[in-house]
Amino acid sequence: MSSIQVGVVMGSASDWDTMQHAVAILQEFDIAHEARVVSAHRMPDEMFAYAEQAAGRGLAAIIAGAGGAAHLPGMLAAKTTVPVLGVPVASKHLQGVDSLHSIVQMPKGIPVATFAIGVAGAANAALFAVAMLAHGDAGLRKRLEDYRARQTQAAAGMTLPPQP
Ligand code: RP5
Repeated sequence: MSSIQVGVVMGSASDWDTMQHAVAILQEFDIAHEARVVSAHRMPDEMFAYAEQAAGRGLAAIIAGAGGAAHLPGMLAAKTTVPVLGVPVASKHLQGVDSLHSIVQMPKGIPVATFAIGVAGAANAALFAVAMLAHGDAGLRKRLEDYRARQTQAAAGMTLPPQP
């Protein structure tokens, strides 16, 4: 079994601008991870192999980002019971609404947890994976709570322009 806890996969290197924000969160929380291009339609055999080996390798979650006809998360989920967290990448012509609909509209029985389009979705998918791993890991849960507390402090310190 590998020591990798979370796999981050994407359909193309062009998804990296978005998906790097998932990796940054995993790095911040010291989560053992890997990042790879695993295209559903350009390398389907590798995609199936990745999904088939995920449980045996000990992965706790797969974060999968794709754009357009974004079938990567759903096809991975079809081949593994490891939770798949889908990130809709903004597409050139439809701005990621196509990606979102492709990922979120999984038929009953094969779930993909679907996040927001773009950077927020990538970061939140990683934070969700951290929350999953924090179950039974008090130290990680404390760090996640501290992360939230910093956001609370930042929001509380926000100021608005002078009102007339
Ligand atoms: C999808 O097609 C990828 O996830 C990417 O978002 C989109 C475009 O890929 P490229 O043509 O930029 O390689 O498979």
